[in-house]
Amino acid sequence: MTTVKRSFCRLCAAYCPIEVTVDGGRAIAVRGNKRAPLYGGYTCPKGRALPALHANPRRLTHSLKRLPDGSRVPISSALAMKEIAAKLSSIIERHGPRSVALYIGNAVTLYPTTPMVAGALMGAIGSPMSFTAGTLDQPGIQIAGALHGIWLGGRTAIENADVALIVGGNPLISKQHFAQNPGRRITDSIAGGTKLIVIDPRRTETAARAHVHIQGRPGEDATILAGLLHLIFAANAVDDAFVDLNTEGIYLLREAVAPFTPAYVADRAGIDRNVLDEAALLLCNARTAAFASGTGSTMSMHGTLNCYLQLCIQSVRGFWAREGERFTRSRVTLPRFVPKAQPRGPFQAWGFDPQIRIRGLRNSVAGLPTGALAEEILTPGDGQIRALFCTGNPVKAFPDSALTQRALENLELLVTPTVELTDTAVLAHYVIATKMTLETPATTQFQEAVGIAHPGYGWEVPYAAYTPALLSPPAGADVIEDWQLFYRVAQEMGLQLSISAAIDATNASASQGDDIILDMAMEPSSEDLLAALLDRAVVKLAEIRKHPDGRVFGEAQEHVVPRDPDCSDRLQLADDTMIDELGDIIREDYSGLRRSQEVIFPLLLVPSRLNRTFNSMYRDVPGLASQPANPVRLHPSDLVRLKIFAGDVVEIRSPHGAVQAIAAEDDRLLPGVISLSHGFGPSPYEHAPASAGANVNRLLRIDDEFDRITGMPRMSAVPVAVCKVEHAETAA
Ligand SMILES: Nc1nc2c(c(=O)[nH]1)N[C@H]1C(S)=C(S)[C@@H](COP(=O)(O)OP(=O)(O)OC[C@H]3O[C@@H](n4cnc5c(=O)[nH]c(N)nc54)[C@H](O)[C@@H]3O)O[C@H]1N2
Ligand SMILES: Nc1nc2c(c(=O)[nH]1)N[C@H]1C(S)=C(S)[C@@H](COP(=O)(O)OP(=O)(O)OC[C@H]3O[C@@H](n4cnc5c(=O)[nH]c(N)nc54)[C@H](O)[C@@H]3O)O[C@H]1N2
Ligand code: SF4
Ligand SMILES: [Mo]
Repeated sequence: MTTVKRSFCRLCAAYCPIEVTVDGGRAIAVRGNKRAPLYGGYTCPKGRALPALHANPRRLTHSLKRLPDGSRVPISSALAMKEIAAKLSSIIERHGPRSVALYIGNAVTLYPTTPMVAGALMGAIGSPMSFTAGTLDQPGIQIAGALHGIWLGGRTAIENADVALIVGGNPLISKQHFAQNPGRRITDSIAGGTKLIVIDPRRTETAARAHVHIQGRPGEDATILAGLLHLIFAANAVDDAFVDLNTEGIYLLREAVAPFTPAYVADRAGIDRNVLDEAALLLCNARTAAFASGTGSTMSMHGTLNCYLQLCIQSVRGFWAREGERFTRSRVTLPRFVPKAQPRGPFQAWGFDPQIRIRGLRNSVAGLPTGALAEEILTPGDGQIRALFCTGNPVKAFPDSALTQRALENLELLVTPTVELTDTAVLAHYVIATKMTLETPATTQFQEAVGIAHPGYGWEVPYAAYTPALLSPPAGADVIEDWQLFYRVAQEMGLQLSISAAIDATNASASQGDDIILDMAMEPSSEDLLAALLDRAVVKLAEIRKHPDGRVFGEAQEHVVPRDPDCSDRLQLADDTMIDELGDIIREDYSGLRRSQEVIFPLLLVPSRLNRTFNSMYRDVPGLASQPANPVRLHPSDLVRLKIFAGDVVEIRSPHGAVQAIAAEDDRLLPGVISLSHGFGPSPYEHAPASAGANVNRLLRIDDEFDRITGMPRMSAVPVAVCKVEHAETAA
């Protein structure tokens, strides 16, 4: 019998409401749910491929154990839990709790309960070594927030903004920022009068809609943003009333951006001065603005400074939501938060325990430096990591794939819950076969929590949704939910779990308050767990469940209340480290550096996301209209100069390594810039440009150029050379 069931897609953070046609217990079609609010029935090709993903014949239906000879045999999940618990206990006994680490990758988007229960296991073991993908993503956002301070009244939604500024992000493809349905929101906002400014070396799908596209050289965002501040000061466009009451450091900031004259910025960033003037004029004339920062601006070094300068522009221009305005982060599934028209001053950004043993890197508000995880595994001595629970795909996701692979091979115990045999799973001692999204219930809570610290996630209205499990796993499969791995291992080890850290970790102000103590004798159901997590929510799970289309809970909408009369906090416009970094940039002999670099590595490599794929996930699912390989995109003028034709196999060489890819023409790029998406490629030692694509992380190092706090290595604006491969025998 065919039925249509409502759910939401969790393949990316947009969480689009969907209708799933189910026939004989199998999903056969997915379409956008037009009755759901906000999204207008939007889905992308990935969401519509959910039936193919669930029917993938290569899906894991049983957990696997790796034998000493490298072969894999099926193992029951119950026995796997016992063996993992025993090995873990032995490792902790010999090396202490710090030898056990957790890496949380993008499976958190799919299974929001995972980080909560995994974090609880780490807490019970007593290990502080929890890493996330966040410090290889946009750690600058949180750190800049701590250095600058936070406006407790929040931001303006794009629909109500005179100007929207997007730095190094492409929401039309990534659906990060201005989700839900960013394409429609951006179009509607522009129709309503919002002027869009995009800073991106590529005329992306988003930039193509911009009023002003600053197509600057990658890696020069700080230069451009400092140049915009310079012009705002020159135009006397400071919001004096806001600045006097709420900030400090304006004179130092003004001094620090003084050398970033339009002429200097235009030359250094390779842009037309008029374009910079036009963008500054829009910012100077705007009363309200919505800012968004993507991965492009945090991957090309100076990531924290880029985010900090964006905050400074917003504060100098008074672009924050004022008293009486609609609060764009009203809680639904979290405890109530009352937004106030006042700042929270700067707070400690880094230097928390645990100490990292590698390259002086630090634990920060953005979390432990994941760029140091491989070295924490490979470096002998006290504190060496011996066991890793891994919910992502480091072999594809971490810069320096070969080093990452070596590190994972060095572990005594690698456990990964997954649905496919990834490059990381191939190395795991235990691969735990898990349920897929349509087989598990979920709420929107985790995205709401993440959206507090990171404006690219979550909703700007009090929206929430719940989905039940729609499908049963395939007959005969032995699959568990991701969170059950962590719960059951704890049970086998006789540990008591209590959940607190996971939500707190995203932002102190999202704190759940009291810990949730899990019953370790009687395993809770996933539904019990979701309900417990919403125990102190503004709207309880029972109410959210009544709305299968999801709902905007208007009753939860907050408005910004007046400032406390005794509020003395101020936003910091001139943090020492940030001002010093601006000075370092000005002192750089950028033309000299470029001249010497251009001899051997004349092109700059930048990352980008593709609409049909999500990072390294689901690469070869039959029937999924997927993109098997990732072409390297070059500007037509570079193709001509290098005597390369679209379709040729080319070698991309960096100071660190070489990969092969298929060349494609892209006239949207700035000449001299090439673009290659990550998450593709064969094993770290092979080439298969046409079938598996190119693994860009073979071109990157973690210990050459990196952020001194977060360890975020240079992942964009990477100097490379490209040449045609004449005899591409290895091209598959
Ligand atoms: N060079 C370069 N490197 C990058 C980036 C870049 O732009 N350039 N981007 C960085 C960024 S922003 C991020 S967030 C990280 C991402 O880093 P990761 O999160 O480590 O990588 P993903 O490819 O997203 O891995 C997701 C994993 O989820 C698994 N998975 C898929 N479906 C399911 C499921 O239903 N259940 C379970 N349990 N698992 C599932 C997949 O098999 C895969 O192993 O990569 C970073 N690395
Ligand atoms: N379809 C799809 N959606 C995804 C993902 C996916 O793989 N596929 N991944 C998800 C993940 S993990 C994340 S973190 C988000 C990321 O979301 P976004 O940050 O929006 O990611 P991208 O679409 O890659 O956009 C990055 C942009 O930065 C530009 N850029 C590169 N270097 C620079 C620079 O130095 N300065 C400036 N100003 N721009 C630069 C690139 O040209 C590109 O257009 O997307 C998420 N959504
Ligand atoms: S944008 Fe695509 S992948 Fe993301 S939630 Fe929506 S349908 Fe799923
Ligand atoms: Mo990411």
